[in-house]
Amino acid sequence: MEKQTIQQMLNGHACSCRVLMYDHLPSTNTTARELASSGAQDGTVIIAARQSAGRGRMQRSFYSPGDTGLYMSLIVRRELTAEDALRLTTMAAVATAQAIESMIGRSVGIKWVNDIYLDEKKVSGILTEGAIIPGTNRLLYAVVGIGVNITPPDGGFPEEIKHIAGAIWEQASDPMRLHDCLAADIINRWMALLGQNDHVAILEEYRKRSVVTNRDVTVHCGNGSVYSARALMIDDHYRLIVRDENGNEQALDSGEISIKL
Ligand code: BT5
Repeated sequence: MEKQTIQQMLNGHACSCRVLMYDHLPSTNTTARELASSGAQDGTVIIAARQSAGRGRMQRSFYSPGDTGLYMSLIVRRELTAEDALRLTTMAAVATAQAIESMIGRSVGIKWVNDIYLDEKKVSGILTEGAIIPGTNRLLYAVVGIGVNITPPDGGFPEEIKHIAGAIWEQASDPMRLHDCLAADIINRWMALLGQNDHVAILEEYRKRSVVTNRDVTVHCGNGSVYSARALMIDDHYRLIVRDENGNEQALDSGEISIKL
């Protein structure tokens, strides 16, 4: 993994990005938050070859072995409100999906809100975190963390996730070259989307890849309760609209859903 290579492959809005590379970090999101708290600029990108404590949402972990995946966090420091976090996750999902598709020449699906699927397996997850300016609804900064499984790890994925996790390539002779190209392409697309801020185009790209629309799902609420529903659509605020078994419609802006088979 080459800092130089990634930096040289950046173009357009991404030319202002600064890429920081590490062999090993507990979590690129944690390091990005620390750097952002001490003033790191918009467009700072943290990449690690492996993470020992990669994080998902709700205290879950993201398995991040060495040299087979991309683990990257982007610092955003712009005029944003707390509600914009969902939009950032959506944009990151679109940028990542487009970059994967361009690399492998196949379509991927997005499972609302932050997972990318290929052949029914999760190949990428996104974790957006932020800090609020005290007494306001404005974000001091946001950190968007993106993990992509490029190839399966040696010996395969661990038992507890092998039914869920997949990789974008079954095998590759030079996974680190793919790593650098994928990182640069995601950063380029992400910065372009952020710069254009074209909601209509982002939503169109997101909706056409949605694997949950018109599916029966289980909604897992933040308080631990679950209910069955039909996923209807992604609305203009990036929320998932579901209809529960009593016919009531809800607009979900966080939480987790699983698709019923
Ligand atoms: C996510 O959470 O999928 C967000 C993952 C974000 C990871 C990136 S890597 C760079 C940055 N630094 C970090 O520390 N994090 C970000 P969630 O939707 O909560 O999914 C977590 C669940 O995905 C776990 O409970 C497992 O079931 C599954 N999982 C764990 N590791 C996986 C992997 N490598 N590939 C596919 N699925 C995995």
